[in-house]
Amino acid sequence: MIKGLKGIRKAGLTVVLWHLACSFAGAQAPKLGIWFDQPAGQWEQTLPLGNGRLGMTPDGGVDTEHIVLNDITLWSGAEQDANNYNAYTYLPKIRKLLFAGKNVEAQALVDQHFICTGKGSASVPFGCYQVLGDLKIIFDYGGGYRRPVETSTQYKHYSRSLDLQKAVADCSFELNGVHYRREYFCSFADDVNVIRLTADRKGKISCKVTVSRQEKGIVSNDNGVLQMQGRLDNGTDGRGMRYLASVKAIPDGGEITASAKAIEVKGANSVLIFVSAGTDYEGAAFKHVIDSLLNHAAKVPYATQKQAHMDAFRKLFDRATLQIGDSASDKYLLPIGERLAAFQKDPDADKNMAALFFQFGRYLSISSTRVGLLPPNLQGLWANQIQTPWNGDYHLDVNVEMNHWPLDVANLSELELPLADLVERMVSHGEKTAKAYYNARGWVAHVITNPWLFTEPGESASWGVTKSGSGWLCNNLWQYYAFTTDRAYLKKIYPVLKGSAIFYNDMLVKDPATGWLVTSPSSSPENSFYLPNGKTASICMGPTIDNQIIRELFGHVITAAKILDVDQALRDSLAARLKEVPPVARIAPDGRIMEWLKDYKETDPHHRHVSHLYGLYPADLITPEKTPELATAAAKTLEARGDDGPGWSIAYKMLWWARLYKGNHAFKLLKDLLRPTLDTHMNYGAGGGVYPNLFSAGPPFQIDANFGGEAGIAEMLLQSHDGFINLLPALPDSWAVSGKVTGFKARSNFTVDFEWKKGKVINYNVYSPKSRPVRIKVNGRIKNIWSEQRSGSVVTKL
Ligand code: FUC
Repeated sequence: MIKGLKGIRKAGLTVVLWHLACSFAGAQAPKLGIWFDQPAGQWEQTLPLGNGRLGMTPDGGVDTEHIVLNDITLWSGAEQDANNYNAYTYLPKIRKLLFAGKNVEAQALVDQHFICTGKGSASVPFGCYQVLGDLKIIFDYGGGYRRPVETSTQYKHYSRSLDLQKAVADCSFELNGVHYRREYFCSFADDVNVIRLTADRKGKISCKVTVSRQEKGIVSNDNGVLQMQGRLDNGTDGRGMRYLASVKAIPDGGEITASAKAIEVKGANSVLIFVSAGTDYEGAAFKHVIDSLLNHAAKVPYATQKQAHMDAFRKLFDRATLQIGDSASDKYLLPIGERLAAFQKDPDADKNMAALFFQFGRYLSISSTRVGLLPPNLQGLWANQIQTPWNGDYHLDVNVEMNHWPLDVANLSELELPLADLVERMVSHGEKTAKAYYNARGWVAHVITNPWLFTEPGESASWGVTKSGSGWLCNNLWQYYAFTTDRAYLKKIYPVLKGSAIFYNDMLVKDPATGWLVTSPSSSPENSFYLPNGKTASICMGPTIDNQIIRELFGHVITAAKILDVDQALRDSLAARLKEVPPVARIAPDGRIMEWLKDYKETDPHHRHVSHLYGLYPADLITPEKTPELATAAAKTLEARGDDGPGWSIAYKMLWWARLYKGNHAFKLLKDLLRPTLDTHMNYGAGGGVYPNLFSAGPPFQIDANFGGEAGIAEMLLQSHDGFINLLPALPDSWAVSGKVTGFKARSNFTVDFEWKKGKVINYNVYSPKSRPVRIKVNGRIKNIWSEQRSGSVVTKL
């Protein structure tokens, strides 16, 4: 019995000690990270690594290490023009039908004439984000290349882990008396993937390395370097995106040979494996770049390389910290599967689970996007299939926006820029779409986009005509400015915001029944309703989300134009129009916020989208302080919809409850979001959760809930959208005991550190590049203070 532990019989502690003794004999459980005591049984148990461009998910297999490879730019499809240039001629007819309450007939016309041409999202040229390939390391432990089942029963002391503070994964075990260890990272410094195999006895590493792809991948050997290359389908002549993945192995000791299909190493002391990869999306000279990255990386000593990688990663990661509860009670020694299960049973016993999920989200952001490249898609940067669910695209009716919600508060603002860049590039496409469908100026995007800048409606009226896409994206673009106050950035994005506002301004029509200016035709994202005659429809006029987005966007354009001192006439006309659009929200007789212009009943009372609460989050049109009645109606809306849904929907509800200052309800949703699952079927209803590797499950894996959950945790601790910084606005009872935050950002470029005990803030510090007045709510009282001047609190551009 260990001294001092006599009498302690808690099951959790016993498990902890057992694992400590057995599995971490040779390695360290990361204090901030996850670890497993088994190889991954399915992809959702692998460890995600990425450097914003390249991704790897090693499964830690003993006989065969299978590493799925990714490149954030690898897409099939191509730019296309799927606009129906006649669509606008049907607009008067569609609108007339909607004025007459003939939504079903209007919807039929939309389905015929108001969708994109071609196959839409169902095929190329829209395209799909695809897996890059599979790297396999097949081991020979002395008896030749054996089948997994034979050695899998013989290894001992197995562990594999991901350290979020280092962005390094490892795997170690003992077999036949030899301790084997592997380390993996996607280098932020050298821009290649690195895998290192070691053993504690000389000459014990023998393996074959292969790289393959289910389709469109030809492997050859170029001077000992395995090269896999191919060209994806573009939907026209088949000559779509080109890619190359080069694999090089450098053994210490032993022998190395390479055939056209594999690199073979025999009797080495250690082996370094590099994967250098890219696509021609990144430039015509991509093959040359891949070669030089590989050649450079192969010359850098391993220790130097790993250190440079960690240093580069930590520049971003270390900016913010979060500790909830006493660090001594952290459950990091539990394998993640057990930790997740224990959290469901007793969430109060693992308060810092929230900090892990928060930091995991930050880790995923840093790993899945990079300034100058693409934003994280539906799966971030990690996909293990050719046909990724929903094409792994950018859904504009919540998903890609949610991917960016935590970035500013979590002190990673610059990672918003890839999205801003994509949106800027969408504008010229969206201008064509605005003309084709609405004969309007400005630009519009509907419900889906891709790196090919698709802006047309989707292929079905039921979901494809939502036109909040472009306006919702403008909210993300605005948030970066709201947090950083970077005027040069505002100047750059102003034409995007203005073009979006001009589109809505041009296409609004007067609803004869109410006299309000509304969008038509439109829909409340993916939802449908009953008409008075009992029939159902999705197509409508002026859904609440459109009205809120237009209110918010016009307001932002007016503010931006004032700051930049431009466009007085536009400011005046938008201000005048604002008087004619429907109010922020209207309350139905049942006390809920109306989702549509008319008080329709939704066909699914628990529908996953609650788009009419856009004004509560991400917008700040509804707040308990400014609009208490609407806040009460928002709470009623959420209660009626229920808590469950796909992961992203649960995360969104968490954010809304946090905005309503209901910390315990938000915490309950966090618990739901962390329900462990292995299910990968495509789900539209209840049942979201997390996989053992903490990837969020819709299911299937969808990264939006990782980011939405992260944003929700932050929103429970700090808010700054209502004219003041609010510390602990929605602190759940479970976290009241104590906690500490450093480096969170608040709007207007303030950085905030604070600590609490027994539900009360005990100290705080607000700093900014220059000392400025700031309003802050601390322990229920709003104060006016001056921020502390501190350099280094400005967003560092990469
Ligand atoms: C929206 C959601 C679905 C799914 C898809 C990728 O359409 O309604 O649940 O998340 O995006």
